[in-house]
Amino acid sequence: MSSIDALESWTSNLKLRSWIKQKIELCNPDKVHLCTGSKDEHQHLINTLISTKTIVALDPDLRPGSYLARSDPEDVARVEASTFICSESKDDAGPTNNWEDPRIMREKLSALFKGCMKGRTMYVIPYCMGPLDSKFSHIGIEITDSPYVVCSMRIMARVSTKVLDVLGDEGDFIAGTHSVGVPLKDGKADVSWPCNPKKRHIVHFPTTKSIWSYGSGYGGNALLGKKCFALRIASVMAKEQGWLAEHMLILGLTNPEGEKKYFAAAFPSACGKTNLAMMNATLDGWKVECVGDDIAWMHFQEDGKLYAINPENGFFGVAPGTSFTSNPNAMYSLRKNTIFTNVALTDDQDIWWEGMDGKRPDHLVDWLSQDWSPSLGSKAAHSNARFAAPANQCPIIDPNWENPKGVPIEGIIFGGRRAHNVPLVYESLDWQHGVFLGASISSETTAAAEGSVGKLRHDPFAMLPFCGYHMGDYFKHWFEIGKKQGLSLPKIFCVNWFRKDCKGDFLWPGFGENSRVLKWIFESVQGQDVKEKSPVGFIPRLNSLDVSGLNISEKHLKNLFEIDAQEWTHELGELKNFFTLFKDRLPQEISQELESLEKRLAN
Ligand code: GTP
Ligand code: SPV
Ligand code: MN
Repeated sequence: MSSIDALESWTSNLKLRSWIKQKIELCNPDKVHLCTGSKDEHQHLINTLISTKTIVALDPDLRPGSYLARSDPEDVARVEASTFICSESKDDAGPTNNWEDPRIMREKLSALFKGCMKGRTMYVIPYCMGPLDSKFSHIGIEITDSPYVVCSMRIMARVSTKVLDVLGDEGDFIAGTHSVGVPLKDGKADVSWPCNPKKRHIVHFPTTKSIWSYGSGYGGNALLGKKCFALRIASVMAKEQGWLAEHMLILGLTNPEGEKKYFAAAFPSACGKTNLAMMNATLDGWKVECVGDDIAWMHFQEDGKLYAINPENGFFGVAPGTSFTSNPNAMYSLRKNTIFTNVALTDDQDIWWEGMDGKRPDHLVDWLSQDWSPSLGSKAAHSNARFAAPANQCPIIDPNWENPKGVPIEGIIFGGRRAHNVPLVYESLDWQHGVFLGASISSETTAAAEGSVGKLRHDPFAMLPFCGYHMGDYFKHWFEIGKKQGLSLPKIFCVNWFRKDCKGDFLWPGFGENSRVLKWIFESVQGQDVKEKSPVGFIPRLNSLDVSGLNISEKHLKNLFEIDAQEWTHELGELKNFFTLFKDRLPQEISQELESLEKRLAN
């Protein structure tokens, strides 16, 4: 529906109507488009994006219904320095978030958004995070002036007028207002990827549960259902309502006897969630199925078990490194109806990136729209180039991926990108120790966020950039769960695929071979006698990790599990120092666990 006159037939929700009217008043768009999520609408927007050269169509035989977008080189990743949690008091945002007084921020935003859509169309997107028929799902409305965002949201979330039916007259929604921040004054010509990097603001108001995003059109900055809503705002809702909103993949694992268990795993951005979530297990008879690759909303239900839904509808995956060798199921997922951003274009109008299978092409058009040949030595695709592909195109999508109840989680896995010290896999001693392990995750930074790459930083629960409130209170929320009566708590594990040898090569083959680690985790959850105690937690007993058929020496295996007391004492010091950040909001359980670890290391 392309006119504001249609507002009354589009929604009966008075709150929504009045919110949209306010935003029109503020942003002053030339046109308003109330989205329906239909195919025709999608095609119309695709045509618009082709005409503005924001996207190019890929060869319809090679890549049906798929497009390549190239962003502004200044707008290629999440911007953590410009991301704010504007709680009432600074203390409620905590030491790991940027904060600004909500009153001052509202004034800033009013100034930024005033007239920001001049010369543009304002799109209003109704979307649902989670299956429409699940009581754990939540509705969002995103206002944006980017048709690229509308087309991407249609893949990543459930965008449809059915959402408005569920919302009804009285329902509530998470309000997100987004603008690329480039008004078109007096018929001024547009650029292919409008953005305003100097004025970027990604702002969350946890009190009113609203989101404002200005100046970026890329990924998590602009597709507001994803990180802004499903993690930052949802983590606040989860804390208030007693559930969990986490940066976790969800997978089902079936053993050769046909027994199936579900696991959730938190790794920081670009640390292997998508790859693990849809892996082809190399171990005979073992099968992985994918429920989600980035976000899990989890609730304890009447039977005391923890159930997870994937609030998303698509994968916004890292392109470089994705291949039929490393992740065939991702390659099948993106064979059609996919929007690629910042990958390279081949001469036959298909996509290419570093790490793809087969021969490297001799000529490409790179992500900067320049002619590219191998002799240039530059990367043809940006390191944070991504694909947005519908989840139902994944060949191993789990039959329960849209089950409104969710899937029962029996194990939680934490991980990071650690070149040194951290063993391939270990298990927590109990829930409290497991929560401590989650809180203690550090990882090398990646291209998923702007800034330096490869720098080791603390990233508790892989939620450092995504926790919408004080991280100390977040730890407490997790500890409290362990104290409730009558819950069957999942077991907690840590993994590290990224340990390196002295030459700098990965010690572990990773990808499909990670099924060996999943098998060990599965057997431990079953209660099999596969583990023994180490100072950091339970590690696999000798010969209990299945390395059959892997060409891996005893020494190599030893290196993968080595726990160097001196290095770990250093690690402990680092952790102690990190946790002082949280001052009086640091749960005493963390101090207890630090002490226990110190004792175990000393023995
Ligand atoms: P976000 O979408 O940013 O949250 O990332 P993600 O956690 O889903 O990471 P993804 O699975 O896309 O992997 C990111 C990068 O890590 C890719 O370049 C992968 O090739 C690489 N990677 C994934 N799994 C493994 C592994 O087991 N071993 C090694 N060495 N690399 C891996
Ligand atoms: C991440 O950075 O963890 C992502 C990509 O999943 S984005 O949606 O851009 O946040
Ligand atoms: Mn992510």
